[in-house]
Amino acid sequence: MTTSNEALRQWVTEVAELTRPANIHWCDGSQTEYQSLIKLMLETGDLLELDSSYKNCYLHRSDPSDVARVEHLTFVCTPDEAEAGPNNYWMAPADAHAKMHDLFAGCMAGRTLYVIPYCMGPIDSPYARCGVEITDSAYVAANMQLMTRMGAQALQRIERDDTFVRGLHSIGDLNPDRRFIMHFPKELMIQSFGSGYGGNALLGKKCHALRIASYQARQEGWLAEHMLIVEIESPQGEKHYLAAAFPSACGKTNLAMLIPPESQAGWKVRTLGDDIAWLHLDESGQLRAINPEAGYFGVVPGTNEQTNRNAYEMIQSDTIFTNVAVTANNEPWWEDKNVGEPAIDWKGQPYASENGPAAHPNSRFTVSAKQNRTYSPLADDPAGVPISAIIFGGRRRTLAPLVYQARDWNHGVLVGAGMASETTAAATGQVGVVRRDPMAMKPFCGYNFADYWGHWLSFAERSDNLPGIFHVNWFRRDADGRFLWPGFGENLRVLRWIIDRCEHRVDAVETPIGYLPHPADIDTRGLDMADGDMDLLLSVDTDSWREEANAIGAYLQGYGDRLPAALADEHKKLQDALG
Ligand code: GTP
Ligand code: SPV
Ligand code: MN
Repeated sequence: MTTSNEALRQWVTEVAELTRPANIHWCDGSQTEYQSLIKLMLETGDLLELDSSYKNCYLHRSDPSDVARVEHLTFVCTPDEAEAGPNNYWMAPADAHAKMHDLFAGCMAGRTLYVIPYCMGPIDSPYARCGVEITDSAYVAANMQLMTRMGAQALQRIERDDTFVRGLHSIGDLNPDRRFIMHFPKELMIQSFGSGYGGNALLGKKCHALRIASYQARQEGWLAEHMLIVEIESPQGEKHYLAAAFPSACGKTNLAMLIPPESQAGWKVRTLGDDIAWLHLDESGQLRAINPEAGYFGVVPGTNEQTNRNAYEMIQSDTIFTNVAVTANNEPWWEDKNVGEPAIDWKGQPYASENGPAAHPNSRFTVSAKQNRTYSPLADDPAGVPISAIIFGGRRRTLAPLVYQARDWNHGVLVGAGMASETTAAATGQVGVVRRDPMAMKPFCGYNFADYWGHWLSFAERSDNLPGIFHVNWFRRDADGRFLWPGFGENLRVLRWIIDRCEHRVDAVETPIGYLPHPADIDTRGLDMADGDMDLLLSVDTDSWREEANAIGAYLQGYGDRLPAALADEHKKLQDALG
């Protein structure tokens, strides 16, 4: 197979001349192809078969030094350093190209070069964008098949549109000193070397659909965001679509697949997306969202029948597990699975508790979205879904209340820009330290955050019908470290308040940080909560918030003159309100 697209044909030839593969395989996205990739990886040992109770499920053990995103090795290469901003690591394009050229030279000797055409978004959607990933990893090819609309149809669209993002990837020798993930937004190009892991290697996801797409989105007037998209239907049949941005491993997959608890009879929840949303204003000024992905690369630990039954059931078949443990009878095992015992840990060693968790805390499942029984057919709608509310959130053991609403769009942009969250195992580095993560995009914004906030603010000039903006925190704890809020399915109770606010059905308490619920307006019937927990969850401690506002101010000042005046104004208003 090859292509009628001259630019693509030439690029593949050039890459093959540089990397010297033994074979070239053009992926068509068929089941036969998927099966042969699996068979090959079983032979090479890249995949291990799991017990037959997990039909067509496989385990991949990555190199132990290659288990998460590597933010310090991820670069945005714009000609002007200021364009990448203090939020990104930057390298001059010429230097980055030279470095990568040396790394890629001859790196595919003896290997197969896979050409993977993919489409991010419904294949017929005007909002969708295509890319081609070239990789020497069969694991990447199989994952891209599950996660994106990959193969012949995508190639047809590329041939029709004559434009695509070029992603070049090699696992190299997995030496962390020779690992770089480079983005060239002006050239619509990604080059990734030395990692086989998730966000570093599946280039359609974070590299294309967030970093490159956010850069394009600013030029073209839309938004590429680290957001889930979920449909909530009331017992009366009223439907709302919510988009929520939480940092990595902070609850997007769980909220997107929420199962209404028994107390919320008649409510229905359907998943549109669990990680990325592309948002456009339509002719009427309505913000609409598509999910560019077609599958999930989700956090495994913590997934069980109680927390996320939908995910738990969907990963019983046709799933690739990465870095989980296995039981004595070769079933996959992870912390808080609540079934079985680990026998072999994620590194392939006999399990011993003194060696740490059996499954890596950032172990992941890859599965097609079609396996989610609550997947909404609207995820394939070319026009996307109308968004009623945007929800920001973080993992904060103190300070941030359960929920609050921004006064208006510009205030909401400040709420997003001021986000902070405890770090998780999704990226290498220390876990559990609070860091600023504006809009959950710190690792993913392909340009200067100051310009990004300016772009967000510009939406208020283009529509008078924008969604409400909210902030939630499911992770607040008491003095003993216990979560104050039950979370998971019970989060629907908070979403109901958010929807009521969007529909102007309920009033709220005005505080210096925004609108909070009257405690009676959050339905807590049947919850096992101690007296006073709700008051604590809905409290705004002025002294602590004054400190937080100062920290946000200091952070925003780091963006210097580029910081939009309207955002500085919003921050000033917050400080004045706190006194
Ligand atoms: P990425 O895929 O990394 O972008 O993450 P994500 O935001 O989709 O995170 P995910 O939903 O997979 O959640 C990660 C962790 O948060 C898991 O350990 C969950 O069990 C936990 N979690 C999710 N929702 C809640 C909640 O409502 N309450 C509490 N306490 N924990 C939660
Ligand atoms: C994240 O880290 O936010 C993820 C997982 O969704 S990865 O694709 O590896 O970046
Ligand atoms: Mn993510």
